[in-house]
Amino acid sequence: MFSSALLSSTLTGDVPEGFVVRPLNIGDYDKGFLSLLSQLTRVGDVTRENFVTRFRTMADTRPTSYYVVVIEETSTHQLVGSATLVLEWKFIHAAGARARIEDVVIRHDMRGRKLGALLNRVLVSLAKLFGVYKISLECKDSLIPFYELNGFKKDEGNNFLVQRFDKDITISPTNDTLETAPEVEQSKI
Ligand code: 16G
Repeated sequence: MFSSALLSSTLTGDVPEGFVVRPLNIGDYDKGFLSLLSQLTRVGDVTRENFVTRFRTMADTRPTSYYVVVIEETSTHQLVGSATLVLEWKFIHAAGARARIEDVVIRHDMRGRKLGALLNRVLVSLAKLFGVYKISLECKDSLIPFYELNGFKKDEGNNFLVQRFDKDITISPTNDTLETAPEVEQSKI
């Protein structure tokens, strides 16, 4: 998706033995990428063709704006972690860019090994390398302590607002199952 030269050992820092940190590539469709993402949220039906098309759309942005970084377990050749850095190009801040961290997920059985912190470190370092003026993310309340430990803080005075256009779906705390949110009573709107 982007040059692996960007992920030098200086940038990644120490990577635990048995794992590699690298850019997502097209072959990752067969290395559990979508199943990994399904531990974050609903993935839906994404065929190989859909995957390749979306991959190319991201990889062909100029300047490159999508950096999907994955962790592969070398013994199984399966992906155990993924996170995306997105650059947003601006007129403000001297025609600068901001960065967003998106879709961070570590496979259930690999949690607790500081792989999430590793991905966070890599993405923040990449963002600094690109000279963004800020980096931000949205996360569940339960993950705020994790991100605070990893350099983020609440942006006091600013809020994250949303309108959702997918179905009334909420992700259960275990992330694996879906449940339909109760219908909002129209009379209360
Ligand atoms: C979390 C993710 C966000 C992802 C969303 C999916 C991080 C830091 N945040 O907020 O990137 O897109 O979950 O949930 O990884 P959704 O399907 O409800 O939008």
